[in-house]
Amino acid sequence: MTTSSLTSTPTSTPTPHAAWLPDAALDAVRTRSVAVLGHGLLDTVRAELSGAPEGTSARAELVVAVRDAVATPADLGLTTLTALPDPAPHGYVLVREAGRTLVLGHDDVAALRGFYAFVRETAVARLTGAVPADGVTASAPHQPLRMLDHWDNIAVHPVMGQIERGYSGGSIFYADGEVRADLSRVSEYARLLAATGVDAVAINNVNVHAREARLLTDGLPDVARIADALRPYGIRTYLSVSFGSPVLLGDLDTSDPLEPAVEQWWATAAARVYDVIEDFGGFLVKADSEGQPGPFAYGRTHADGANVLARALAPHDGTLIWRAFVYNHHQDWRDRRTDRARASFDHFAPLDGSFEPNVVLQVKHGPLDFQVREAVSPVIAAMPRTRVALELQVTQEYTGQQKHVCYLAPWWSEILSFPLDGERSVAQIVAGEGGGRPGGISAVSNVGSDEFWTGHPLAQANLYAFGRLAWDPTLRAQDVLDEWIALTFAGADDADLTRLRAVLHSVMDESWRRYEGYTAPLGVCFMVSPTRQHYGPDVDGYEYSAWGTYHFADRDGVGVDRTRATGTGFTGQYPQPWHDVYESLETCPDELVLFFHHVPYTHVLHSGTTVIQHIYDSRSDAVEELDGVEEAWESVADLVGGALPASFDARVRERLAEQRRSAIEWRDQIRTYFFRKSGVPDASGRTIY
Ligand code: BDP
Repeated sequence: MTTSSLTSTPTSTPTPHAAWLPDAALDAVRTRSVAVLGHGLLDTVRAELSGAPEGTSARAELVVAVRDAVATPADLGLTTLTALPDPAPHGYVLVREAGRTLVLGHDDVAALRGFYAFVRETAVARLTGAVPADGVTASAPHQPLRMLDHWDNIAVHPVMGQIERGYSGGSIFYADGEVRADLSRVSEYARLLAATGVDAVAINNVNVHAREARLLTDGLPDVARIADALRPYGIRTYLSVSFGSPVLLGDLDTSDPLEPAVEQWWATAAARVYDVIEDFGGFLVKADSEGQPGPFAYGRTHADGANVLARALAPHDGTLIWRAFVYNHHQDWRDRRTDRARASFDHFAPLDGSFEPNVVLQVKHGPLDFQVREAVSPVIAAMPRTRVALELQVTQEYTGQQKHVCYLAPWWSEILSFPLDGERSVAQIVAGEGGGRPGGISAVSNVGSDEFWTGHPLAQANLYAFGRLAWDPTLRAQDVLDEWIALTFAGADDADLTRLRAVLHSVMDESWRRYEGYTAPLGVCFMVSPTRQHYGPDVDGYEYSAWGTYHFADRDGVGVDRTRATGTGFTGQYPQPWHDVYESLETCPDELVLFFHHVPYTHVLHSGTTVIQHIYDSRSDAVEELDGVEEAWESVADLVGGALPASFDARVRERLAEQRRSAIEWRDQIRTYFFRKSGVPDASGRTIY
């Protein structure tokens, strides 16, 4: 998909859907008497509560305050506490006592987040009936950085459209080759993000083209306007910059990071940014990857490259986010020993300890590229002296492009809780717990100017879930979905809400596994269409190309041998126990068997079925499940126009129909392909064409 109607810039921006902050969710809170104590972002809380009856701090039913603004429990009329609790840095506490709630933030940003937590808990209590008990609950972000990256271009790219891998209309930041004059949509977006816990946004594509590169220089007043729109919601602005900027912007004839003139160039550029945006977050860089300039051109390492930018940002407390997505995209497909999965580790692990303290290395969750199922990247555990951030993809490039329902929170939960170094989870490692350095979590956003923000209205839940899991990775995916439902449909009456809850869970809870089922199970990866920009099946689409993503299917078997014993040696990059677990076919989990091993079609999985039968069954079973999905959605048709807005329903139906069409295409092509390759009939007797 390139420049279809879904990626083109609409001429006018429709009124956006309220997503998870509809009036009804706020009104449930505004009926209480309120007192707001403090300055800064407490003004945002005041705006949210406008219309609510004012109370005194000692009597109001809801008090939102910065910790420093109140001294004793008595100031707040609390009788059960002898001292006020101290929220953790960036965190808040909620104190409930006799029908009153006090939201106490460590600072103004945290108080705002605590306020949205109260809105959420109020909505969830109504959905589940679980009313929070009196007492104190504390919350603080698990991750120091909770960031969304926008792959938005200012100038519409001839192949990628305005948003690279964007499936939700045009950019909310840019239109007609400029930063939008009206940034109200950006403010609304920031408000939605504030309610999830996201605290940083990079506003332009990591593939920095000429027009976007100039945001760093003559575009700064416009960047400052965007920062102004994000700031009231506690969100800091980052820019993607080109490593080649000193040359690209016409000032120098080299971007060699060890050249003093280049060091000076970056120092001046950073200082100019902070002159206009005091709380600017920093730079995000994709270097030496897929055609982007980088330090290799000068014979320098990625540490040399990152550090020169990091030193420019350091005096201003800025952060340099450097991506580890580096590989050779001109690989020789005939050489089975080259392995794109190895590349990031090979480049970066030896550099551990050589990055400046304000560098965060952003590592994709898998060693390949945001596939529906991959092993977790070993780079995440390989660099204890480096701040590492996990990178996820909320935009559904490889998971149905927001035409398919694919609730990604279950997948992210698996990744976040995976004990990569044998002890600590991925979430703990990137948070810097247990000896490492604090990094964070970032993701590519799925938002655009579409009236539902995300193309598929149900894809809003992915954006919501990303922010919530970045704040608290231990949340259960189903509970996060409950939160999203409770807030999004806060206007529904109790009976309708209960029905919607049941239907949305049946449509969404298993949607990622279902999508995996009809596309690329067993860790086989890719098999997507290059010509349709990764939408739909093309089993050999990348098989004989330079991009390094192969499945090696032949008449006898399928999968990539990444073992040390006989393959590319990639398993050797894992710490124990994973090295042994993945190296051996005996212990390699079924869902990753083709990621690590080349096996005969007759290989029997732990599940008891053969690989070829799994290839056949998974596709057919998943398509049959989609019948149930459509029926479930149909069962709430009587709510359309009431609890379910008609436009929301129409969009979901249109997408479900396309999902079904596409899933059948996947099923039929994959089943036929592997039948013709292997000659093994489908034991279930289902038709193969
Ligand atoms: C790939 C996308 C490409 C991005 C690249 C990246 O297909 O558009 O530029 O990732 O992460 O998945 O830089």
